[in-house]
Amino acid sequence: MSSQLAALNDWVHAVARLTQPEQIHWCDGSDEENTELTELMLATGDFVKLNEKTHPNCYLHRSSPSDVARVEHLTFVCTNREVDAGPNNHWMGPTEAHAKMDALYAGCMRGRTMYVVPYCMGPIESPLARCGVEITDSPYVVANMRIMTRMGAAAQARIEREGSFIKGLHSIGDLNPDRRFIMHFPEELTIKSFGSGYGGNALLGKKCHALRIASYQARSEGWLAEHMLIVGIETPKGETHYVAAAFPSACGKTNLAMLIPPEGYRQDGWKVWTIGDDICWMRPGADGRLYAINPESGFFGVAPGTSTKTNANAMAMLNKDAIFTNVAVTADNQPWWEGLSEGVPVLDWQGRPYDKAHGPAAHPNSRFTVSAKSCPSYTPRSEDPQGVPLSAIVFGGRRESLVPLVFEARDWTHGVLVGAAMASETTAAATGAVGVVRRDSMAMKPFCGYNFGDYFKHWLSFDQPGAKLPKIFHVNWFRKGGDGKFMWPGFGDNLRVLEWMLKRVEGSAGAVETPIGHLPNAADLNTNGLSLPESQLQQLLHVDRDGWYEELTAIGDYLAGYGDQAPPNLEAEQRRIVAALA
Ligand code: OXD
Ligand code: MN
Repeated sequence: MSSQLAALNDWVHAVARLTQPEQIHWCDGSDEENTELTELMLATGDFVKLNEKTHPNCYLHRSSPSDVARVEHLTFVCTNREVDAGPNNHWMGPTEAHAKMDALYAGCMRGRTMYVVPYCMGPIESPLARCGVEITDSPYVVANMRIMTRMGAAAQARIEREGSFIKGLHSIGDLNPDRRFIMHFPEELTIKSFGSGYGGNALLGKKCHALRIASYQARSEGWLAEHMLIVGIETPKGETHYVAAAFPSACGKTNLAMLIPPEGYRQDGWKVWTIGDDICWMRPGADGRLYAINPESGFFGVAPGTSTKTNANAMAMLNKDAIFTNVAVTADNQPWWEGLSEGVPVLDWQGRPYDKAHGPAAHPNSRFTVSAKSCPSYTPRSEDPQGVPLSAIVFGGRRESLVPLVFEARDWTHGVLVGAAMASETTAAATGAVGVVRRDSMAMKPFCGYNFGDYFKHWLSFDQPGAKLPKIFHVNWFRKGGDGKFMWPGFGDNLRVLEWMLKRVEGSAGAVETPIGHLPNAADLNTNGLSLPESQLQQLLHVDRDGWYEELTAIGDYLAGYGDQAPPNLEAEQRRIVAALA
């Protein structure tokens, strides 16, 4: 096979000349193709079949033990000018980066099949969707891309119609961490990834395309590519409000996107619909509202901690047609991870007999890959080519102290500052220390394809006459008390906080005005059926002025770090709040 599009054919052949594969396979996304690939991976050991009775059509992949997470220190944005990548990115000049990568690619696919994977990020017919082609030598990547994107013939047809696509070249190389790089060339709409088979490094449609390259494109085309879930909240009146929320990796985006309302809410008729759990592309519609699509078509979720208690919707979609990466298995070959209430692991994520002394049975960043359509809270609005209108945008992080359960920004500019100021404790989703608080503006620190200063300006630019922008909120589900325990029950009960937000959007809920934003009075939150002592709720809604003065001062220093790129309006907003707190 080949393509009618010369630009695509020429690129594929140039890559083949460089990488020297034994054969080239153009992926059409068909079931037959998937069956063939699955059989191949079962034969090579890339896939282990899981219990067919309990988990039909489910497979386990064990990655190389040194290749289990995103590698931010090896991820580069290669713009011509260093200032365009900004201090938020590692930068390398494009000439040097291409030379480095092409040397690694030379002959790297000898004896392997080179897969050409055309894909579309977003519903195939959506004007908001964008296409790309990933060339890879990993059948595991192909199998995941098939779930995570609209992959195959329909995407190729759109690419041929439009004549343009993002070029992504991936090889697992020899999986040597010393020969591992994830390079982005936003000015050339090109990605080059080598030496890793792990999700965010290797499924190029996800972080590399849908966030780093797309954020760069979005800036010049007037839209936003964000690290956000999208969820629909249906009220007892039958109205559905859509909310997008940015939290750093492994901070509960999947759980919030699939939230199950508390018992009382269910009885009253509240429903929750999942549009996406990781990425949101949004742009202003003709009516001035922001419309959002989920560019992905599946979930690549963190397994540990997922259980019928924390995310029953996720559990319900994981017992068929799923790929598991780096989880443990039970004696009867069912997938297992920490947090499940049933089952006993016998083999750990590396396939060794489970021994506590080796650490957790499942890798803390072990994952499941599953189609969005398998989720019980799936809604066909996910396929709406125009996207869904947003009522609210939520920012949040993992913060043990200081940051209250929820507050509302006073206006868009303040909201952009709240997003820019986001900070969170690091998690196992990236290699490096876990639990260190770091600034992670809009949860995009690892994913913005250009200078954060320019990015903040771009966010501010949406505040135009006639715009009907969503209200912006900040939440913190992770506040801990003196006993080290979480103070807020979280999970389904987060709907209580979302309800307050939606009432604020409608103008029907109360709040107190404070220098950091509007907070609910204890009485403004519905706590029926919740065993939360009043004093604990007061603490969750308390603004510690001295602590916030320090926090805002640190945010001022952080913005100053972007030098001439830091937007003066945002710095003025920071000064306004510092003055109010002083
Ligand atoms: C992810 C991540 O995989 O953010 O979504 O690491
Ligand atoms: Mn993510």
